[in-house]
Amino acid sequence: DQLGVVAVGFSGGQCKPGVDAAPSALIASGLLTQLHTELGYNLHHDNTVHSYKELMPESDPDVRGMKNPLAVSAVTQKLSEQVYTHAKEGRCVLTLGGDHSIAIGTVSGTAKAIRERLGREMAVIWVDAHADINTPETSESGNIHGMPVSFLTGLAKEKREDIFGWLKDEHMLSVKKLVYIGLRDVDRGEKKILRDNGICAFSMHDIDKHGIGRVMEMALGYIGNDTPIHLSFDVDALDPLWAPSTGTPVRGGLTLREGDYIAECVHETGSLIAVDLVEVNPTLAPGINDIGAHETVRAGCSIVRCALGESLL
Ligand code: DIR
Ligand code: MN
Ligand code: MN
Ligand code: MN
Repeated sequence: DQLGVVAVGFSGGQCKPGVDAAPSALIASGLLTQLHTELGYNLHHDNTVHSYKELMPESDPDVRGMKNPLAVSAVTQKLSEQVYTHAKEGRCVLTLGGDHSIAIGTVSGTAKAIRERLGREMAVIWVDAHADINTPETSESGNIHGMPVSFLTGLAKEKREDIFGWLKDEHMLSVKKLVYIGLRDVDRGEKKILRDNGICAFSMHDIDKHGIGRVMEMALGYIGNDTPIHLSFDVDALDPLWAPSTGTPVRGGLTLREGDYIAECVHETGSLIAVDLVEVNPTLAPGINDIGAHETVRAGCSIVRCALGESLL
């Protein structure tokens, strides 16, 4: 099978440096080699960790409270084209982030390619402790990694072409084709957005109540058979016991196996068109001998391999 790979060393969607070092750490741990030699993928990768330095504006003042709006917009616009180019060729696309703002690029890129190739609307499974659906107005932090879903669904809009105005209808995701798994730290404004729009969401409470097996049946049942699926996996969905090195850890999360199981179930559908792995930050909570960073990288690699079929017997 053909796999497009994009490595995105970008951290401008939030305030903590270090998440830009994740792609190199994931690749150095052998992830891409394994995907090729063990899972048999034919990789399409430019062997570059993109930092998009050439796109960085000289000055980037807040707009509607958003931090680094020009930088995040420019990077995600470029990334959208890179992901689109892979997906248009019928490749599954693996994007290694970077903070979760980069999903503005990945999801818009696959959404457009799937519309053009198949005349279909794809679905997104967003695995995260957070809903990342703040609008600039509801956000308390101004960090755009807490807003990607609102721009992708059109709940947030900005006319300026250089601040996400480049997102057109063909890039958009329907709120009806979005499913969350793992939520446990959702802002008040976000809860109202989820309620008002009837968005399908499975919190940690739902996982405790029904078990991950039943939750995945319900999540995939909601999406329906044969719908192309983009999996956007924030490593902070995992409990900090398994993934401590991330910018906004929240206790009470998924076990490593629950995370892997989600990825395996998505793989089993045969409808996976893209995977994002984001918010690994090897410089945070590294621990003695970097054990925390290593474990987080290891957990991230495991999620990706499961999504791409490692567990098949
Ligand atoms: C918070 C945190 N809801 C915000 N979001 C995070 O800044 O909007 N997303 N950490 O991953
Ligand atoms: Mn996130
Ligand atoms: Mn998160
Ligand atoms: Mn986060």
